[in-house]
Amino acid sequence: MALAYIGLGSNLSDNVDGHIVAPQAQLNKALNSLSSHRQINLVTVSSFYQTPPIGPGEQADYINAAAKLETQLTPLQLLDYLQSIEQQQGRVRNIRWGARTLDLDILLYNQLVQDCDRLTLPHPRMRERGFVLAPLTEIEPQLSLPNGENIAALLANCSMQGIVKL
Ligand code: A4P
Ligand code: MG
Repeated sequence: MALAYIGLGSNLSDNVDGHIVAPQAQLNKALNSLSSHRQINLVTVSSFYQTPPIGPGEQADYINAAAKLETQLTPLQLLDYLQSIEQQQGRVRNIRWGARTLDLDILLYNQLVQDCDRLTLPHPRMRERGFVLAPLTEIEPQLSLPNGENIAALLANCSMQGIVKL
């Protein structure tokens, strides 16, 4: 049984009375899909965080979260399943909104270090991203990367500007 940490993100913009609602529904739906897989045990889910977009162009705020899971799937099998969830939820929404509807990243899989075409572990950009480290630290403050870096210490070096725990 492997222990894996997943980062979830959505910035499908749906503004109702100043609150973005649809991205939260996207994350909840993805979490349901994760827990419905018989080889995945969803152990912990973080709070949801509203986070300013990092990246080019005009984008809506994201909703981000992190989840801890136990799985019998190999890293690539897990990636396949995450991508099938993204596709299920993304295809319909993309036509209507044209924005990123759901991004599921494997942050860590045990303490595995690998760099192949389809999968880099740990996730290459997680070290410097508050929107990844804040939810991850909430659920597992003692967690360290394979190189020994503690995630709470990495979070202390990140900008938390505009990041709101919901
Ligand atoms: N891939 C390699 N390693 C991994 C991994 N550990 N987990 C490959 C998941 N996928 C991995 O991903 C592109 C390819 O990365 C996949 O085909 C997979 O084989 P993608 O999800 O199709 O595309 P992407 O997410 O647009 O690309 P990328 O480079 O992963 O983007 P990032 O770095 O994930 O950034 N701002 C806020 N506030 N919140 C966010 O969640 N997310 C992004 C996306 C940018 N800005 C953001 C957020
Ligand atoms: Mg991604």
